[in-house]
Amino acid sequence: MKTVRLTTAQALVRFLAHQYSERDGQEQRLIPGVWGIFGHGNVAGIGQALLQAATTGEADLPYYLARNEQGMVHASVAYAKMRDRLAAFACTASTGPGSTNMITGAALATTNRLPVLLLPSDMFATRAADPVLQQLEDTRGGDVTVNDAFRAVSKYFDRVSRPEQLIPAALAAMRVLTDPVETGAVTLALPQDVQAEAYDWPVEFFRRRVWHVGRPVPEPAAVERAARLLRSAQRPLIVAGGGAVYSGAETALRAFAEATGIPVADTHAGKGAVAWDHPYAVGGIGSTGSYAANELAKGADVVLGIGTRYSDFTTASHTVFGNPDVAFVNLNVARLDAVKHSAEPLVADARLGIQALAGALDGWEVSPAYRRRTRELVARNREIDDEAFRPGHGPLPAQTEILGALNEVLDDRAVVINAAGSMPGDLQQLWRARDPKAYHVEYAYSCMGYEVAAGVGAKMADPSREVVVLVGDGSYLMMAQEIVTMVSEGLKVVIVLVQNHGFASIGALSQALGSQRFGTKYRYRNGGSGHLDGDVLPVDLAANASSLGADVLHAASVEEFRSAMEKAKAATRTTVVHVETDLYGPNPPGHGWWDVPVSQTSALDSTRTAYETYAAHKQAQRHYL
Ligand SMILES: Cc1ncc(C[n+]2csc(CCOP(=O)(O)OP(=O)(O)O)c2C)c(N)n1
Ligand SMILES: [Mg+2]
Repeated sequence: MKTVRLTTAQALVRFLAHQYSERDGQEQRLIPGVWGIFGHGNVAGIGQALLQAATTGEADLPYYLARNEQGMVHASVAYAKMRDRLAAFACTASTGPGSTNMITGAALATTNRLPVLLLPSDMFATRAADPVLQQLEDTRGGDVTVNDAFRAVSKYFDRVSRPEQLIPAALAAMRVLTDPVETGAVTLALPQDVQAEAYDWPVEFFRRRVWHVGRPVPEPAAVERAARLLRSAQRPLIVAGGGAVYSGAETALRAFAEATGIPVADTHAGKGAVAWDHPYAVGGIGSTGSYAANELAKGADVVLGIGTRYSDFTTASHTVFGNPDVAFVNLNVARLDAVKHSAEPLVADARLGIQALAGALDGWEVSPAYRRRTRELVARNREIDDEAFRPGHGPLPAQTEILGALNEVLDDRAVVINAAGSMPGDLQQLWRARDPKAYHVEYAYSCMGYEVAAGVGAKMADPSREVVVLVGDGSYLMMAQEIVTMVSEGLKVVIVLVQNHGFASIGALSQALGSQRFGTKYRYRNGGSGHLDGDVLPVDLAANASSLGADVLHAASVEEFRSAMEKAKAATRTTVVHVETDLYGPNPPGHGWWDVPVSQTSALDSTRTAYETYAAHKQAQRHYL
């Protein structure tokens, strides 16, 4: 057997540089590079291996330096999302805090079913120097390390305690990353001594490998069952989720909706699968859904879920489907999702599944009356959206006015990124996506801090698109430091920083639930009340962004915002557009409910009243059996 002597880290770098994914005949690098922040644990192991690869040219694996380990995982996940899960970065972190900083990112990746390869450094396998700096000494066992915390949030976890373990571990990691059902965070914990240890590796380990990402075909009998149920429907509704986008099912979905007349509602991950102004597009569904989609959901007798995991925001916590006899057909590559809500499951790739259903339903369509109803609801919906976009709601621009202006100034290929706060809800109703990559809202983990970091990954994934990060002041304060990464990598991203001095989202939620916006504003502590309801703080986030190296534009009105956006579009550097908006909205009218339990007993009138409303809503909640 021919072997080559390398350290474990050198072998891993060489292996990763030779992995490719393939779908529909198109190959691309599966692991296009490595993000990292060095410290003890990876500086000498992986760090040396990356330097050696770059110096000798023996492996092509570019290195990117992030400013926070959580940020680099977000950037990687955003990249994978843009690439329909066909490419994923690796992330190397130092021992202890550097590594555990990646756990939130890992949870986000796994929750969103997006691939990322995490390489946390681990304690000495030999235990020669225990306890090393940043080591958790655990009385329960010598093999427990902080990296065990990754197990709960990873789809695959392995600790490479001996060099030769890397071979099965690395192959398993690639299998999971490229499996659309299994994918998420994959973690290979690398003890720092093992990274530097030499071994004679079989050269075949480093051969070029192509991981075929399949399109599982539906079982004919399952197609028949699903088609039978759909044919029986009078008021069917499609819910398009992320799977529709990742499988590239937009064209098939559009044709299917046109042929059958079934209206298409979308989830956050599915928005853009059908263009917003397509005649059968009825907008976002669920807790923050649109009027048209939620009205149709109320009466729907058969719901065809395509690539959706039916999160509580999609089902409005199991209240949005109001028909007592509603039945489901779920087309999903994952059986986990296909069987949800006692559905007729259709386990398959979204695109192939839609095509199979189209064949089986050939000639069948909804009634002209139902087509008319869809048209009427969409027309009414348009009026509601236009009212939200209308300027002049108050002295400060409302967020909806900003979103209206943004809809107009951005072209169809622009990508808007958001994850947390009041914007995801507004966007789900109001964003006018025409392209499957135009709406990049991470709403599975809804992680504050995702936005700016994700801008880095999204721009790297497709530099030809304008990438626009929408970020609230709260989310910005959690993680803005990847602006420095944008600047150093020369990535032109536009960041719209929406300053409202606190949490518009959780503030409104708190108020609705009888908790009076308690603790949701960024204010001085008030000597009189003892609460955080004093004056606005002297915080200048625009100056902060400027200090990180971005160009900054100020907008005090919707008109100024429009012209700032035109300048930002023309810019060649990372540009922040800072706009003050009204913390109190107004936001678009709500058409759905979200189950957030209210205290059953309370000394506060506001809470007692909120509990009555909560209990009334609870009546509508049900399992779909
Ligand atoms: C990491 C993280 N912590 C806490 C939350 C809960 N949370 C959701 S939205 C929000 C406030 C967001 O504030 P901001 O970014 O200013 O947006 P706004 O609500 O003002 O639109 C909080 C605290 C979260 N989603 N993520
Ligand atoms: Mg805010």
